[in-house]
Parts: sequence; structure tokens; C-alpha cells
Amino acid sequence: MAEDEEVVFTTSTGPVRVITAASLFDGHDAAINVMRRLIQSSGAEVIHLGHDQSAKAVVDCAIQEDAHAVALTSYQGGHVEYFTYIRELLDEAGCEHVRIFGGGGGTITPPEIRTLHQSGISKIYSPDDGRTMGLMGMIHHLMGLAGEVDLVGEDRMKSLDGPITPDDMAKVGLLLTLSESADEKAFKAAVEACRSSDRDVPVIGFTGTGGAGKSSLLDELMLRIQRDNPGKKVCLLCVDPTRKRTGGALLGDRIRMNSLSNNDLYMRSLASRGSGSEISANLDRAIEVAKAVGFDLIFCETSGIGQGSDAITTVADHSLYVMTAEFGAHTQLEKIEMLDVADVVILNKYEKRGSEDALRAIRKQVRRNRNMFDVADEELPVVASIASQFADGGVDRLWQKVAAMVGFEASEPVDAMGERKGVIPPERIHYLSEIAVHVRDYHAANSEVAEQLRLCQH
Ligand code: B12
Ligand SMILES: Nc1nc2c(ncn2[C@@H]2O[C@H](COP(=O)(O)OP(=O)(O)OP(=O)(O)O)[C@@H](O)[C@H]2O)c(=O)[nH]1
Ligand SMILES: [Mg+2]
Repeated sequence: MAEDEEVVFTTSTGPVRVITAASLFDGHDAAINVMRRLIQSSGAEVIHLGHDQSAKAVVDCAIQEDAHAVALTSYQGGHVEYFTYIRELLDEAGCEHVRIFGGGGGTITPPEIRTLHQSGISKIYSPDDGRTMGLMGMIHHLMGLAGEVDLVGEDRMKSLDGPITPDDMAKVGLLLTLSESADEKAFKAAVEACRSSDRDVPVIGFTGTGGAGKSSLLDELMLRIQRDNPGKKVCLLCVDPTRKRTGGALLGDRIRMNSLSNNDLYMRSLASRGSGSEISANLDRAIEVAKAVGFDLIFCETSGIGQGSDAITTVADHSLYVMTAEFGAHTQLEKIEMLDVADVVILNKYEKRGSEDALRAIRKQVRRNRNMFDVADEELPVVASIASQFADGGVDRLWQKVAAMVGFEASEPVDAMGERKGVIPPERIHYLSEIAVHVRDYHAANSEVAEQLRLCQH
């Protein structure tokens, strides 16, 4: 096979799903970034976690995402322990089928590679492999082995034999795989066999322009949910676009989710898989799974949308529209469909230049669209937020509104909406010069004492 020949791999359940990450305490992410792009261009749905990822984070992700394989790099040492611990955790969770691939250049020695292969790691790629197989040769080898994994094999399907709960992460993962790939009859049968709840659980939809901060806001809401409603089980279903040319996708929402270490939260990344819209064709089925196994609340995130899109309203009970100040001229606001229908409009990245003007214009447009001319600014369904700011007052207000929609508890906000706190509080802004002054005073006092002692001794 020629080095640059494009080969696309698929399985009976759709594209190969691969988790990629660099190991714990390791910032060497250049190699995995190259590999994940090539894996994606070979037709895989890649869920990228980034660098510095613990074994537990990788394993939880592989289980929830029902992945065929994980592909990791490790350059900082400790690779034998890291890879074998991931194997152990996956096996303990009943996920012996998930294949593990890795690389770490010359830092993983040939005897260590042999040990790792004997411990159930499918393949560690060495620099020699790079030379003999070539870059695409390694990727095709990985994709071929990952594609052999049958996610809906007999043993796994047999495990769907009774009611399951959100804590049965692997079985929920398998049901979600069926939601994307099984025919209607098989899907319904599996859901009914596993049903543990008949409750009608609220579904909140997050939509908005690409990169506006949907996932960051979701992550911030998750932190508040855990703080104010410990023990509640929440399911996140996040859609990113499938690339038409290869059928692969970068499912990148998970990289923003720092809150996921809490096992009350469950996240599944979905590719749009040719739905032709910002939600996946089977998102309604995935929601059905989340309801049937007893989650208390379901969030859906769409891929980035344009002015006329509102597909989220077809699956969500309440929808939130996230935008930034960069919407163009004020007249552009008149074209945005979601300003008519969103339960809350969120102007995120509020610390950026032009946001105050944008907030005024959005409020004006929402007033016009909904005939809300007599309503005070604070009563309008418009929130300004800074999702990247710790304990942001705007996100707190958004959480209050969402909590009221779904009957959850929400703490009172501490800070005002739109307050910019900065990393260093204003009263501490000169802290480095204060330290320098203290050190200088200390040295001056020391010199004076030393001088007096010198005079006394002579
Ligand atoms: C680039 C690099 C950096 C860059 C990283 C940039 C980035 N964002 O990734 C910078 C300069 C930032 C850096 C910093 C450091 N680095 Co550095 N770095 C390297 C270097 C030169 C190359 C690593 C690399 O990315 N190679 C590119 C890959 C594609 O090629 P490869 O490694 O040969 O891998 C082959 C196969 O294994 C395979 N492969 C690899 N991974 C995968 C994955 C999959 C899925 C597949 C299919 C294949 C595959 O592909 C290649 C085919 O030939 C290595 C030395 C070296 N020459 O290898 C040191 C090296 C890894 N770094 C090292 C060190 C010590 C550091 C620092 C701690 C230095 C310091 N004191 O600050 C920091 C730590 C950074 C951190 N936060 O973790 C040491 C590690 C020593 C050890 N483990 O015992 C090394 C080995 C250098 C050395 N000899 O001392 N580093
Ligand atoms: N300055 C600033 N950056 C933010 C804020 N919120 C999010 N970001 C950054 O904006 C970038 C995109 O954020 P995401 O949360 O991934 O946005 P998204 O809308 O989910 O993106 P897609 O899912 O790709 O459409 C990231 O680099 C975030 O760190 C904010 O309030 N201010
Ligand atoms: Mg996102």
C-alpha cells in the first residue's frame, strides 16, 4: 500500500472510535496530535483528551464512549506502569475488548515493549516501526486491529439482560452504541430489556455558534450541579460534525470537561454521521437511552450553528443559545432564529471588547422578537457570562435559570453578572513589587545589623 494512499476503515457499528491522549504528568503532545489527525483522516471518530491524562480518566472515557481502542503517547517515563494499569482497569470494568496502542519514541525500550505486549497491550510503536512501516503504515495497522473489535458481539449483547442504572457505565455505553447503529426493532428490544425508569426527565439543549463556549459553559454548570445537588446523575450528549470526505470526526467537546472525574456525570460524544444538521440523526434515541436507565437530567450540545438553525428544539424541552459579541452588525441579530425561541440567550466571553454594546443590542432584539417592551433588563432571558472565569456571576445566574426549569437546587450568586475578576484580584495586583520591597527591606535591615556587629567586634 502506498504511503499516501487514503484508506477509510469502518465497522458494523459505524466508524472506528478511538480515544487519544498523552499520559499523566506528560506535556509532550506533539506526537499524539499528529497521530490523532491521521487516525481521524482514516475514518475514525477520535475523542481527544489532550495531555496529562490519568489512567482513570482514559479508562472512564473509553467506557462511556464505548471505544474500540485507546491510542496514547508516553514520553516522561513510567510507561510500563501506565499502560499496564490502563489494561487492568479496562479488564476490571469488563472491557477486555478495548485495544490499547501507544508510542513514546526511544523512551520505551525494546525489552519494555516486549513486556507491554505480553501484558495485553496490542502494539507499542517504536522509532524502528516508524522507519519500516512509515507513518501511514502504523496508522493503518492500528486502524485494522481496532476495527476487528466487535462492539456488538454475542457476549456483550448477552450482558443486556436486565434493568441497568447510570452506574453501569459499560452497559449504558453499549446501549448508546446501539442507539447509533441498531435497527429500530433491535434497539427497542435492548432498551426495554434494560429499562429501570419510566420518568420523563428534562432535556436541556445547548446550541450556538462554533467555539462560542458551549462546552465550557456546560462544564461550569456541571460543577454547580454537583455542588448544589450532590448525587444527581447527569448525562451529557455532545455532537460534533462528521467530516464528509473521510467519515471521521474530531469529537472535541470532552477536552473542555474538567468536571467529568465525578462518576455522577456521564458523557457521550456523538458525530453528526451524515444527519445534515447540527444534531446527530439518532440523538432522540440516545436521549431515550438516558431516560430509560434513570439519569436525573440530560444535556445535549449541538455542533456550531449558523443563523437559521434551530434543530435542537426538536429534541430538547428547553434550549439555550450561546453566542459571542462577534455576530457582525446589529441587523444580523434579526436573522438569528434562536433569538426567537431560546429559553435563555447567553452572551459568552463577556470580558472581550464590544460585549457591553452587544448585550444592549441583544436585549433590544429579544425585546422586539418577543414583544417584551415593558420587561426590565434583569427579567429578560438574556445572560452575559465569562465561562473561563472561576465562579463567574453570569454563569451563576444562568445556573439559577436552568435549575428553576428542571427543579434543581441553585446557590445564590456571589458576584455580579459581567464582573471581571482577572486571575489576580485588583488589591493584589502589585503583589510581586510588594514581595520585592519586603526582600529589599529585609536585606537593608540585615546589612545594618551586620555593620553594627562588625563595629562592636573591633
Ligand atoms: C519534542 C520534544 C519536546 C517538546 C515537546 C513539544 C510537544 N508539545 O510535544 C518540548 C521542547 C516542549 C519538550 C519538553 C520537555 N522534554 Co522533551 N522531547 C522532545 C523530543 C525531541 C521529541 C518527542 C516527539 O514528539 N517525537 C515525535 C514522535 C512522532 O516521534 P518519536 O518520538 O520518535 O515516535 C516514534 C514512534 O514511537 C511512533 N509513535 C510515537 N507515539 C505514537 C503514538 C501512536 C498512536 C502511534 C501509532 C505511533 C507513535 O512514532 C514515531 C515513529 O518513528 C524528545 C527526544 C526525542 N528525540 O525523541 C524529547 C524527550 C521526550 N523530552 C525529554 C524531557 C526530559 C523533556 C523535559 C522534561 C525537559 C525539561 N527539563 O524541561 C520537558 C517536559 C515537557 C512536559 N511538560 O512534559 C526527554 C524524556 C526523557 C525520559 N523520559 O527519560 C526526551 C527523551 C529527551 C531526552 N533524551 O532527554 N520536549
Ligand atoms: N476569553 C474567553 N474564552 C472562553 C470563554 N469561554 C470559553 N472560552 C474559550 O473558547 C474556546 C472554545 O470554547 P468551547 O467551550 O470549546 O466552545 P464550543 O462552543 O463548545 O465549541 P464547539 O463545540 O467547537 O462549537 C476555548 O478555548 C475556551 O477556553 C470566555 O468566557 N472567555
Ligand atoms: Mg463544544
